[in-house]
Amino acid sequence: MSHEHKSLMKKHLTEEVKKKLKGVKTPHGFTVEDAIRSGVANEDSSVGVYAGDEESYTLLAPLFDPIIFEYHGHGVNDMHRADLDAAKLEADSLDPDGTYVVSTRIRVGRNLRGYGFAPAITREHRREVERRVVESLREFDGDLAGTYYPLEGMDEATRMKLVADHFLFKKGDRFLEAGGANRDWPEGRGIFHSADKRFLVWVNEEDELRIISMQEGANVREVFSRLSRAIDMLQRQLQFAYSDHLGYLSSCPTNLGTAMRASVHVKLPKLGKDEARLKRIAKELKLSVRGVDGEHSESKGGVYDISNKQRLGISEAEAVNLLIRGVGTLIMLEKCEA
Ligand code: ADP
Ligand code: ILO
Repeated sequence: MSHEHKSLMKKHLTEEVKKKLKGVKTPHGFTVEDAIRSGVANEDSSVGVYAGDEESYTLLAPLFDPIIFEYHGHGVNDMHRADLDAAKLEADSLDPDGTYVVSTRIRVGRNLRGYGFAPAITREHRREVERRVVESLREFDGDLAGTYYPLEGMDEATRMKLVADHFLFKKGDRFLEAGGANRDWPEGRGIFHSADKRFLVWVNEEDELRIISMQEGANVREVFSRLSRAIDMLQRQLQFAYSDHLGYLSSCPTNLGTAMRASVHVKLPKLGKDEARLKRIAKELKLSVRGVDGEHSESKGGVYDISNKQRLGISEAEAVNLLIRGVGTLIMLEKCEA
């Protein structure tokens, strides 16, 4: 299948940028050729670049800056500020009647300072990151206490069930594959989760950590508070890659800043009859629409994954408040549909 090349990479990789970045190598040996690998291999990429380490965002800035500006509207002099205070949320619930929202999930991506990111990390460092993260998680107690399950050696039925139940990442994402992020799979990857699976950490997928809080229903304050507590605890033991300008640094530039995606699975069968319209409305509300099995999946039974689009230049609490307001509007529109 041939696609028209429309990625931000294609648009911003000008001859001048190529000239500026010729021969530039980050401390983890990452080059502009590595950064664009995924977008070159996948002509349907929307962004088409990945960062190989923290320094990619400064040393390869002539390519990353215009992409970041076009995606997030965040200029080179703009700053990012984190705020994970659950008291700042405007409501406890995303769906006070409890009839539309099936489940609520918030995740953030994190990478450890000093290591390459997924597209550039060495096999040895990947193992070291896994060891350090698992050691830190061992300290967690109460509702956050849990067990780490490495992907290596996990039986296929267990893995498939975790994916189907929305707890575990899928394997074989072709964008990550081409970007070099899936090397040595499944070594060094795994999932930690609490007994009730409301607190989870993915290790060494697209980012070194994906810290996740989720539960059935719409109690977003509870989900956010749990996440905030867990991040706080991890931060006491691990130093994350962060900059005042770009916030938490992620392998994909779409996740910079909060690196947070707060989402609901919400029943919108009537609005879903015209998906193009639903997406237009969501865009106005600064929200994204995905299918129920995550990115690049379809809706099932009129249930959609609705989440905050903006991640950078907005705080975590503000982004969740946008979701609270936006989901409220979508539910109201759904009620009004014939
Ligand atoms: P990410 O959220 O990490 O960017 P995906 O969009 O692929 O990546 O989602 C990862 C998994 O989380 C998928 O199985 C998806 O169905 C699940 N998920 C996302 N939001 C929710 C939610 N609100 N409730 C239940 N599962 C969810
Ligand atoms: N590299 C892919 C995916 C971009 C956004 N999705 C993420 C971060 N999982 C692309 O350019 O389309």
